[in-house]
Amino acid sequence: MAAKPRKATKKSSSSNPKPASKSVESSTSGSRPQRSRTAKTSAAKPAERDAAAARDPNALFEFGEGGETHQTVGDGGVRLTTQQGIPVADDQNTLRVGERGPSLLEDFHFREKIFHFDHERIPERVVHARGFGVHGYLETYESLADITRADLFQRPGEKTEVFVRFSTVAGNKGSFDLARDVRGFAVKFYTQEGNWDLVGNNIPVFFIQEAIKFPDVVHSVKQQPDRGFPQAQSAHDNFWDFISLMPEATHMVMWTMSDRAIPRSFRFMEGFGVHSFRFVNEAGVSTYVKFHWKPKQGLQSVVWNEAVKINGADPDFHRRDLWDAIQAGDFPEWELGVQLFDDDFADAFEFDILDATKIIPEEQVPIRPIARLVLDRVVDNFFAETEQVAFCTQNIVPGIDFTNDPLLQGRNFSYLDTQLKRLGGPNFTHIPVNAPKCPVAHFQQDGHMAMTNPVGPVNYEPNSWTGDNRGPREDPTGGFQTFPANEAGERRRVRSETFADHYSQARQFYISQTPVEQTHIVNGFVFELSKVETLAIRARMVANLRNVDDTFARRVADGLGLAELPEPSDAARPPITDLPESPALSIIRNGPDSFAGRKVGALVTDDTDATVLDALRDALATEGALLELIAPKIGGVTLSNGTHVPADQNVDGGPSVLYDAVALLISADGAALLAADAAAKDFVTDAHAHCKFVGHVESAGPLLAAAGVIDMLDDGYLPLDDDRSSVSAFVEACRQLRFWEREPLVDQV
Ligand code: HDE
Repeated sequence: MAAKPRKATKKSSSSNPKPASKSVESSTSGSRPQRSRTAKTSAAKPAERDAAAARDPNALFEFGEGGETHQTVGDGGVRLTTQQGIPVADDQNTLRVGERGPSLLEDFHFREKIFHFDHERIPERVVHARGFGVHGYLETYESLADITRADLFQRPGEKTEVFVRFSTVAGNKGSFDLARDVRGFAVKFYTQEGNWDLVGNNIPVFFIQEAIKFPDVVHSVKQQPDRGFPQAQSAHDNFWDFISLMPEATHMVMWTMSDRAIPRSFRFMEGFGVHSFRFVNEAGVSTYVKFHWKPKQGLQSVVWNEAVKINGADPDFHRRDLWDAIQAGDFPEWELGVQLFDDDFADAFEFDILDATKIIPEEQVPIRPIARLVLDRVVDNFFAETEQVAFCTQNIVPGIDFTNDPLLQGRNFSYLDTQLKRLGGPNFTHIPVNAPKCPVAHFQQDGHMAMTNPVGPVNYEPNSWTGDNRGPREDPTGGFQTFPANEAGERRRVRSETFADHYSQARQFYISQTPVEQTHIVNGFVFELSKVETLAIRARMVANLRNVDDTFARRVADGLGLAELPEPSDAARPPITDLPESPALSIIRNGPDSFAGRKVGALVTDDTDATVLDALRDALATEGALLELIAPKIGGVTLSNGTHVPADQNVDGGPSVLYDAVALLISADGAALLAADAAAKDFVTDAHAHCKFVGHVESAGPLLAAAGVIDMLDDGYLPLDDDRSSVSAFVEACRQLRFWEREPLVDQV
């Protein structure tokens, strides 16, 4: 049945039933177009309107003839305009013929608005699409003039502005934060001698040795091309097919299967420049350098089962964490450290310092702290800054130089090329987040979106003009000088023999972990390879792992239920089996011994003991940690002393995976209620399974029973009562972050 034409019956509620077409006519006669509206507050002054709005949120709105909502500028407000600055009278309706007639092409406001919207997206990064950027500064500890002429390292106390973008690698822009993945740790330093981009990761090695393999490794990890999934995961056939055929990737996958790939937060992870670079001093002397970021907050990761659940509970877990910390004034800090070495060391080292699948253990070349990084400002606009920032590895400054690492050499082409595509033209350095904060003077001009064209009549050099007209000139002494490394050899497509060891450092990584971390690595491989459908790929990977450590490979094989243990694969070079442990490679061995910056989730109900809650709040504040209250309803609860406190989350919205430790402060009635609630029971069982410290008041017993843990209370469970020392004992225990002794009991398969 054909729909009946709609009559504009709503008009009858209007204070002025004049048809819209009349308004248009009247505007052509010079008077202002009058919209007929059910004006609620049109004549009110801002203060009166605010007061009215507080009483009735609709008070700031007016309804148009069709019942649509209009908000008008009023006194002193900001007037809505088009991109061309033309004031807009009506942003709710397109220009049309009559009330129900066709739209008019003449409506420039509509066309401009939709045109702009249609072009809002720029290509997302092929890798590292999901990222989060913030501002901060680097403060140099001491002058490094003896080893580098880089301007930012000349003066103690010198502060250099930075922009840092953290990211995951494999997922699309809208993917979740807790993917098992490498994290990007890209830093743009706005130095007085130009921008230096240190585009690093939270893992010190890379999958491949050669830049030409980058498209292959990225294709293999991304969604399969036929089906467009899986999203943000390496647990699929293509990835492990490729990796198992690329033994050079073994070291890196030991890291990505470890807890390094599921950090608790960007704030609790290390960063690495990965490649060997050069520092060059005023005299032109070069020293090799590897860059390291050490979080002052200490290292911390989550466990895999937790990561999976965090992704559902809060896909923005990492970005929210950083945003919240900075907004709360708890600015995260890292120490920038350098490993410095010379050609003699490079020649004597077991591996090639140009091979990005190798580290130099810090026990072998200690890390010298040279500066601190403080991240203290969130972006004003995500797109303008985080999306548009353009990191380029080839952005280096006088005093820093490249080495021949083939991966780095390839990156130096890729990043500039990628920015041209992403940002649509050669002028992306004009975008504020990319623009240097030092003088810039050159003769490059024009192109898409040029914002800062040269002034004056001259746009070339050499020229014979004088004074201001002559433009910038070369600076042979102060300008960037490439280190004059002596290069010779045949032109060949070849991989150096010195890159042929693929397993020794993978083994060193494994033996440097605590038993808990070793188990996590085994579990990581078992999880991922269990998602691989092709048996031959699983077996090929295990065959490679047998060259790392046989007991380890057998554990993986056992976890996969492999019917037959494959023979070790042929290693291009026999692995060195006596490299010493490097304790610096373990997360647990490098924990913070502090709970600062971490968060307790406390389950509260009506009649929660106010004394215990106060004590917990105080103890956490003293520790520099946070407390969130999770209640049956977001409106909050009334405590034992009659005080009403609002909740931060309701029980469904605040699962324990979002917290570093939990406290069960529920009353007897509350426990009876929550013992029958699935989400509340999960809160406890998950905290137990993830080896969290649990503080609990006696009345929480029924919930512990309902969650099935009452007979498994170990030393990770700490009783809380109104004696403040019980609360202090709980917070003190939390400094260990997790009660790992529980893990073997909850991880039986
Ligand atoms: Fe990248 N990488 N990469 N990469 N990479 C990009 O540049 C590339 C590599 C890293 O937050 C892209 O702007 C090649 C190693 C980070 O914006 C692209 C090779 C390391 C970021 C690119 C590598 C990194 C990128 C994609 C092999 C650690 C994000 C978008 C030779 C040291 C930066 C973009 C940000 C981004 C190419 C290997 C880190 C395509 C060809 C090794 C942190 O240009």
